[in-house]
Amino acid sequence: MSFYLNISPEVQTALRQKKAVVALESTVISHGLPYPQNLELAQKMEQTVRENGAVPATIAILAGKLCVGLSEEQIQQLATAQDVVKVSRRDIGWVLASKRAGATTVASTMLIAHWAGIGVFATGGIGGVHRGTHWDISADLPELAQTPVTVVCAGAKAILDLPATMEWLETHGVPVVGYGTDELPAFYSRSSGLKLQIRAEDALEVAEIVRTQRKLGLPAGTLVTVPVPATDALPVERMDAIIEAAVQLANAQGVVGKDVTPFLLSHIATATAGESIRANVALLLNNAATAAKIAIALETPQKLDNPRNWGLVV
Ligand code: PSU
Ligand code: MN
Repeated sequence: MSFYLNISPEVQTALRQKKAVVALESTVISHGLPYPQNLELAQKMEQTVRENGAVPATIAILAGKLCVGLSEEQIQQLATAQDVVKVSRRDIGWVLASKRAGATTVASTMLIAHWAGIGVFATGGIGGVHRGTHWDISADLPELAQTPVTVVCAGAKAILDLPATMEWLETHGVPVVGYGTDELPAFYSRSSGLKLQIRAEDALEVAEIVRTQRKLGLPAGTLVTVPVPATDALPVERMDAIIEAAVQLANAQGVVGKDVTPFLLSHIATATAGESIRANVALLLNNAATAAKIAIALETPQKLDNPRNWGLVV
């Protein structure tokens, strides 16, 4: 696969020098947010990772290569071109072969990050089990079960069936860590009412969990869930009604497969007059900063010697 990998000089140097690197996805740029917020977001994500002391590596598939670390022009292309394919795990082969432009989801970004030797990845919300249609399960979930990358997110997207998503992750051995919270965050909202078993207070505690998972040789990634900043959170009851209406509309219009998520996100944006986009951007930047701290904690091991029974909410 090294034939297909195209790692930017900056990211290569950082990896060689064992500096902290944070992978970033590109589906949120091409299919998750409208232009020009998507372009601005992509640039701000990279800037936020840098401000927090790590090197950003935005990932996409371009001209037959798995690109890790993109140029300004490449990010611009992903933000504006109409023909960018949404690439999940199953699409990596054919998009490389056909030399199409591809924006990577959580699943494919995790896999390519792992191939490139990057262990930490910041995103908005992962895919999961869809509401009503329980057979629609995002490839993000099996990827978390088999690829040992730490994914920092604001919970699963609120458009999903969160209890079913949590059950799936439990069955397949994926630890879900609450970052300063006992509850699974619900993307646009800070809480979902779903209790988490694992809580970490800071980046050092997350790093200790991840390091232990790695030492054991466990195949799964670690899902770190960070609540959206309070100032940008949207009330859960209001969002629930809007999401339910969008899901009904998607079903009525026969939207299926990989089009479901972009369809719902754009309807929610319209229904909230853009407020959902503001929350989405705020949580993405917050996650980028948190991921940078975790990447740094992983590269500079420090012993945790506090007596607190950390990591366990019993
Ligand atoms: N979260 C967002 N916007 C997005 C996504 C997540 O706020 O666009 C993307 C991610 O790339 C995620 C994908 O991996 O949606 C999941 O799509 P699906 O359910 O089709 O697997
Ligand atoms: Mn799906």
